[in-house]
Amino acid sequence: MKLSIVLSTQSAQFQAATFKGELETNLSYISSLGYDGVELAIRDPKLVDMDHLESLVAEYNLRVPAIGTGQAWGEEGLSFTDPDPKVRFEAIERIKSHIPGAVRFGAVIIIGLIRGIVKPGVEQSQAMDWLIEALRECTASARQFGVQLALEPINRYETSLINNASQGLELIKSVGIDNFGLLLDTFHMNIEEPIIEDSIRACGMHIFHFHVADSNRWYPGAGHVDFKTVLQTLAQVDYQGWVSGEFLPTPDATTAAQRSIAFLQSVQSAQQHEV
Ligand code: LER
Ligand code: MN
Repeated sequence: MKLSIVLSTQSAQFQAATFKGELETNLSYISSLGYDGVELAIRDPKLVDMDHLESLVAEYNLRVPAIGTGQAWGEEGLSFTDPDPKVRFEAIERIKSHIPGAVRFGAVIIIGLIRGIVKPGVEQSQAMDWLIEALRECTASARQFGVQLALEPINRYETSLINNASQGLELIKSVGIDNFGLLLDTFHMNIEEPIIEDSIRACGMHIFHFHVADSNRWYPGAGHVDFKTVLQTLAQVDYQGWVSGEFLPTPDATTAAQRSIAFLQSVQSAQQHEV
């Protein structure tokens, strides 16, 4: 199990990015705790000195499994499903602008809230058409560079578009390109999936990335998600990707990050002893 944790390269309103800014201090801390990688939340690649970031990540012996893109929505309101064609165009361009960074790090590009919500006056079917069109364009561009895109089903309180795994699987069929898959997040799954483990099994090879937070969006072990069966099921579907912590910095980022890795490693080692 390769473990990473989210670090936003700049300050952001999104609360569950465990670490924000202070790149060198945070990368050093993440590495010292034993994480194998860091998931970077990047609002706009233009705001980041990628050469510097790459050298810091290498210095602390970390890998970058995924790049989160949701701040373009959270901070700037860009989305694939906005009624304004200019906003949709900018959202598509923003996602394409992450491709060089994804190539550099060998990272998956996450499609979270940049998909948007169904805005007032827009039909759900129209929003879905815009979403599919944008995803086809972005995945086709990324495919030429061997980059994957992972769409994250997000709970109903944050978006009205793709809340659960079965809607995600339907979307994969509609987009119809093999570098498009899913990011499953245990926080959202705990709200939306009847049985989390069944949904992991149903998604199987389409899982490109995996977020962990507990039921209260605190670090794993602080709520009631059964991480023993979650990790077992990921192993059963032969998931080879990363398990990435995305949770609230409660009681503070460093304590939460430390408790998460200790808990996940203890769950995994208990399983290995059972086998
Ligand atoms: C992002 O990975 C996420 O899980 C969403 O809740 C963003 O709001
Ligand atoms: Mn997530």
